[in-house]
Amino acid sequence: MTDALIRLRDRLPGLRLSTDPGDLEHYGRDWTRRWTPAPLAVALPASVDEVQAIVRWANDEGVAVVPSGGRTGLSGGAVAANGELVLSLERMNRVLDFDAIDRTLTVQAGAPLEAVQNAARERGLAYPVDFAARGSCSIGGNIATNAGGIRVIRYGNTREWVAGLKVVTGAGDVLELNRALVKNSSGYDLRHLFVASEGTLGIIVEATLRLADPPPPTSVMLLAIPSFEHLMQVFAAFRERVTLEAFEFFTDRAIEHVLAHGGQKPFDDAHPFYVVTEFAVDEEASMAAAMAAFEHCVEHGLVSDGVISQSDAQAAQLWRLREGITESLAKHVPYKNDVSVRISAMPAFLAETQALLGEAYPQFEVVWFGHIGDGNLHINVLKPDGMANAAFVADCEQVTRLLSDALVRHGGSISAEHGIGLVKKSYLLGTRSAGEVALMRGIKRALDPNALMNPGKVFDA
Ligand code: FAD
Ligand code: 2HG
Ligand code: ZN
Repeated sequence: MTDALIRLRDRLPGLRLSTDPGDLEHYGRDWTRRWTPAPLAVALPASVDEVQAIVRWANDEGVAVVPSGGRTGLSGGAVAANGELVLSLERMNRVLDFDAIDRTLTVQAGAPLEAVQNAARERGLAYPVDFAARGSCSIGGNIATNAGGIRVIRYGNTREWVAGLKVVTGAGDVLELNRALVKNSSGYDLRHLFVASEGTLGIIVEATLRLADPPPPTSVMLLAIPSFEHLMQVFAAFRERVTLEAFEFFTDRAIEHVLAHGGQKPFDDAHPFYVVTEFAVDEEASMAAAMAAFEHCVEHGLVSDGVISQSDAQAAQLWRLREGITESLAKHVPYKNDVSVRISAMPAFLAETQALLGEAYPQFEVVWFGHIGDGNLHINVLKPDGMANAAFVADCEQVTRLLSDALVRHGGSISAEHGIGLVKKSYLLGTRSAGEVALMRGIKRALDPNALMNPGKVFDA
């Protein structure tokens, strides 16, 4: 243990602190597998006071801190590869308060997303942000990345649901931001600075979340689509007629990878593209409208087959085809793109990107999927067996540069929902202007004067 760590022990004798090599390895990485974990130590505080004392110690000692949630991040934001202290919120995972009148739930930042969803449901309401990592990702991590997921089309990103935050800034001050007020025009809304801050401004220790009405009864449809160009027309046909809760697409390759881990083929024939869509069926008219959308698409050759869920179990089976993709690809160490454009720009962007990547990646398998109804594409390039990761990443980075140029032309973003972290840092200036990045640096200096909060992530200070 270093002298600095001994002094931390002296300040906080009750703090759970580990330098065990297994812990350093485990807590020093996220879902990206590109960096070798090398943190100084892992601290697992149990209270806001302990978090504050750790941050003050870090400032006194000049030790960098990596805030850490469930480490399901896909952009390297929670990676600690340079002797940082990992500050894990894992033990701060309790529901603290529910207010039925405000319809808010206050939780510690380490609470897993699924626990928050369950707590809301038990109180007759809903926390509507949702995605496949729900069991392991934390609310603090969701806020720090402004996580999206499969229901953004209906409910928006995490940002929409953050009513108030308690944070420990990089300078070690505890701030209550917005105090869950619905209306508050009293100056800058500092709460929103922490949304998508990726741990670079301080530590989110508690969040007060807005809750929604329970979701309406829904049905799930799986559609087979013959061609990429039809996707957005199918989307328009459904959006015009039903209240969409989700509209997600994936390719035949994606489905093959998911089915390799079990499950049944949804159709006898293979199709190049699929959409899984969920929509409200709270009145008789809505099911008729969904069927009308389907028939319209079939008549116009936009959809070649379809199946509608007849039970919750069947709905879950259809969803598994979409939600199982990331896990099913993990063993191929994919290089991931997570890009977005405005929905109106999607048809032109899709056409250009498909042509671009078809030409740029003849040697690699590319799997496309994503939240097409939000203008968000996930493009996973699979590493061939036996190829060195560094060489593979270098090849993919060249293509990402071209993709980034296409995003500039179409006014898009290099990170729709996963964050910039380490993975997308060198492309930030394609999405944000130099003026914006300069302001972000200034904001960081104000909240983290010694540049100790997750240094090297998002941009270099
Ligand atoms: P971590 O990975 O631990 O951290 C992420 C970032 O937040 C880091 O920069 C970290 O420093 C910072 N951070 C964490 N906690 C705090 C805190 N308390 N205070 C300050 N900073 C903090 N993401 C989506 O948006 N949509 C999806 O559909 C989606 N699907 C996924 C599916 C799978 C199978 C997997 C593995 C990941 C998926 N993700 C998705 C990515 C990931 O789950 C999200 O980015 C999630 O929000 C990360 O939460 P986490 O707690 O794991 O954060
Ligand atoms: C999803 O939408 C996640 O499933 C993960 O955002 C995307 O694995 C990916 O690239
Ligand atoms: Zn996603």
